[in-house]
Amino acid sequence: MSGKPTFYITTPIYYVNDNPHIGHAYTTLACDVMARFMRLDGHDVMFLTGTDEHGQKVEKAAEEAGVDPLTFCDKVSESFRILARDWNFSIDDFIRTTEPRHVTSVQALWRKLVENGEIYLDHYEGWYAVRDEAFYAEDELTAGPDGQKLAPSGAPVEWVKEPSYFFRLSAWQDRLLELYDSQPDFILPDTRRNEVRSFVAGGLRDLSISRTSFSWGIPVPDDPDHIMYVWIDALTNYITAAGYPDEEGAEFKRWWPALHMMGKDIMRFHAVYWPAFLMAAGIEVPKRIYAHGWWTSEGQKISKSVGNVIVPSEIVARYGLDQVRYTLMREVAFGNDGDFSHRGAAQRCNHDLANDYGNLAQRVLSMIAKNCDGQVPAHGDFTTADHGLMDKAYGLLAVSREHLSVQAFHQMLQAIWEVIGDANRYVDDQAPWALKKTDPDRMATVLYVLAEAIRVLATLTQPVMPESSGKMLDQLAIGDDQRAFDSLNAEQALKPGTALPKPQGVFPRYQEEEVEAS
Ligand code: ME8
Repeated sequence: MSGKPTFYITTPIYYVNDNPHIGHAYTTLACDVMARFMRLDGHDVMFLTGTDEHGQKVEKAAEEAGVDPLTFCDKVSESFRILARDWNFSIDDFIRTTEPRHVTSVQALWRKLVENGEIYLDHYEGWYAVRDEAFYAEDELTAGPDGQKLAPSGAPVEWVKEPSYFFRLSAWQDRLLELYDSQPDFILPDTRRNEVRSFVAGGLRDLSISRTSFSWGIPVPDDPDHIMYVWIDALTNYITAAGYPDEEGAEFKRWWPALHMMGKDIMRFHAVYWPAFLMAAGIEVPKRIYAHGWWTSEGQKISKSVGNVIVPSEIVARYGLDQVRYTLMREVAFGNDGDFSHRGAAQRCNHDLANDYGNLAQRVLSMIAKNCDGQVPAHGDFTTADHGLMDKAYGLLAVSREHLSVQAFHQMLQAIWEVIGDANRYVDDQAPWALKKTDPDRMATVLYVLAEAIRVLATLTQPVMPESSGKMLDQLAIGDDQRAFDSLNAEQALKPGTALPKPQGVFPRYQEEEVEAS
């Protein structure tokens, strides 16, 4: 063990009834940015993702595909692994709920809840939506176009009547409210916390946590006619991967509690049921539940029936991976809903990346290659303007930390782009091309200041755009061991005389003709 502080972050585990789309890629991307940021900032990180493979919804999907559930899960789960690889997600573990380590963990948690008197056997009678794998009360339902009852999510519901084990959720109402009130950043953003709080304040019913009408799931210990409700199974993945049931073990103590990220659709499960299960089992609650917003595509709800599903590999092929990573993290204030449009992505590629950032690096590095023997230039005394730019760049680390401490990715990027703007204005103001004849020493200083600012910028954009930022750092001859955030200070500034490789553009322009042709 390194003695570094630890950081544990999780994505939801995705249902294998469907292939990955932009929504899944988005949550995992946000976690990847967090994970990379924390690693560069001196933490030991565990970044977990995986697949949720049990339950009626997956059972039905396998049936429709005409294969047995596990074969079906193997195939779709693999497509989420491929997504992680293709999107350069720095995952440390990929969990599948069909793995033995998870079955052991869920059954251990169940036994613990039984031991603590939190589970009892009764009958469930009520509405269930297979698509959401959720129970609903009559007053939550709306009428569909043909009079059919629908869940708030729009999913059809069916009447279920069967014996069921229940979790005493109602008993946890006060302690949940206490948790939300005493730890105001337990649920973020605030709007979501308020929603959850009023849901809980409105009263909680005990939760049905087993079913007898299907078989694809983890059997209840000592009563295998009952299959565990898929959400108790799924949520437990977060502690399985940390080593549960060995909760006294070094691994578990090292990682737990985690920061859970997800879309707002499944916040209730994470912010109400999960902490209640954990408290009932005597386990520490998560560090935070962050529920981000929902993506639409060209202004429309993304759905298979509309045929507007955004396929992750297609947008990467079109714009480039780091371009897409940047667009998704920048285009929408994290936490809010957002719309993915071709126009927006093309603009981000050309305006923010090719013009502002790429062009800054390309201009500066080419001038250095041409006029400074391809070496980090020697600098003279720094002027106020020089210090102004470099200090603002160094200051970005503290600003970025503050924003990412509340997952405000867009604000971190805005702050970085402000400095990119400053650096571009500085180039124009200082006009190093003119200094070449009048004052070559001053030209060298100006180019040095710019190269140093680019070093800081490229170090800080690594979490969002690992590959492109890495290429920029390569061009500044920054070694792999000098790319962490503890290098972001004047003491570790570029060393004059260091030979630099031949500069190459990092962010190509997205061709406008194609934009218009599409
Ligand atoms: O709910 N915009 O899995 P799931 C933004 N297995 N995010 C989106 C999105 C969109 N349009 N569509 C999907 C499950 N997502 C359960 C989770 S966790 C213990 C179990 C993302 O495959 C978002 O993170 O339906 C959302 O919460 C998740 O995919 C739902 O994935």
